[in-house]
Amino acid sequence: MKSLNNGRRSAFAILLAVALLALVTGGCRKKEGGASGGGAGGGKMRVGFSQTETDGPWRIAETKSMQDEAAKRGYEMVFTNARGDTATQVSNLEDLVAQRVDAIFLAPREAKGYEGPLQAAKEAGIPVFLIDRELEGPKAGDDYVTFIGSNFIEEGKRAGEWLAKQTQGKAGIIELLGTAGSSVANDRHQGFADAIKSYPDMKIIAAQDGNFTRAQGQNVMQNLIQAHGKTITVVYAHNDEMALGAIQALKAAGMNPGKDVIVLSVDGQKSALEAINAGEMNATVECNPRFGPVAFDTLEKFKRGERLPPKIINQDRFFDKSNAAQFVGEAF
Ligand code: GYE
Repeated sequence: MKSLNNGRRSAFAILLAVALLALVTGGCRKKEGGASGGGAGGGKMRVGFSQTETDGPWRIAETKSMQDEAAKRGYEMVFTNARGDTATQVSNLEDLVAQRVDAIFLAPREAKGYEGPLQAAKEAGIPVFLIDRELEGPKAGDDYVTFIGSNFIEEGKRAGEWLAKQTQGKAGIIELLGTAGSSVANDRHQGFADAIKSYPDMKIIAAQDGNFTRAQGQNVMQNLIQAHGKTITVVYAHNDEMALGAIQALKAAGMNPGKDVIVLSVDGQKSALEAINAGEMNATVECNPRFGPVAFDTLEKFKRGERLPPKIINQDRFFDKSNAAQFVGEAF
C-alpha cells in the first residue's frame, strides 16, 4: 500500500510541475517574495495556520514568527484563531481543508479530538504539520507529517531536578497546570513528578488548572494560599503567564515570591526574565515559540521529498538569576 506521505508527495510534485509550467509559459516572470512559494497556477502557495488562541506573549510571538516567515518566503498564509476552544479549532481546520490550502500547520489545543479534520486533510492530499503541541492517537508519517516543538517531559524534568537541588529535596509545592487535555500540561506534569519522586520530602500539596493564563493563575493561587498558607514553599507553574499571576497573588497575601516562596515555570518570556532580575521569580525553562524558520524549512524539505523524522525537537535553554539579565534583550 502506498503510504500517505508518498501520496502527498506526489500531489506536491504535481503541484510543483503545474507551477513550473505556468512560470515557463508565463514568460518566466520573476516570482514575488522569494524562491519557495509558488502554488498551483503560478500563484503563491497557500499555507493554513490553525492557531489555538492569540492571548499572551508566547502565542503572540509564535503567530508573528509564522507570519513573518511566510511573508519572507513568499507564501500566502491563511490564519485561523480558535480562541481557546477545541470545537472551534476543529471547524477552522475543516474550513482550511474546504479552501484547499496547499499545507496546514496545526497547533492543537488539546491532545485528542482532531481525527475528523485530519482524515479530511488526508483525503484532500493536504499535508498537516503539527507545531508546538502533540496529539495522542494520530501517527506521524501517516495522519500528519511530523511534530515540531519542544520536549515537554524534559522541560518538567529539568524544572524538577533544578528544584531538588535548590531545596535540598524539601518542598511544599503548588503546581499550576496548563490547559486541561493539552499534551503540554500532561507532559510538564509527568516530567516534573518523575524528577521529584525519589525525594520523600518534596510534596505536591495541590495541582490545579490555570489554563495557561495570568488571570486564572492569579485566581487559583489566591484560593490555594487561603487553603494552604505558609506550608507553600514553591510554585511550579506550567508557563510564565501563570507564574506571574501567582506572584501577584503571593504579594497580595503578604508573602515574598522569589524569597520565601520559590517561583519556577516554563517559557522564558521577557517579563519572566525581568521578574527573575527583580528577585521575584527564580527560574524558567525555555520553550521557544519562534517556529517560523523551522516550520517552513520542514515544509520545504517535505516538498523536496526528503525523509523527515516523526519529531523535530527544539533545543531549549534554562534561565535563572545567573543568566536572565544576559538574555532579557532577545526574549519575547
Ligand atoms: O508554554 C504556553 C502556551 O503549547 C508550548 O502554550 C505551548 C504552551 C506554552 O499557552 O505559554
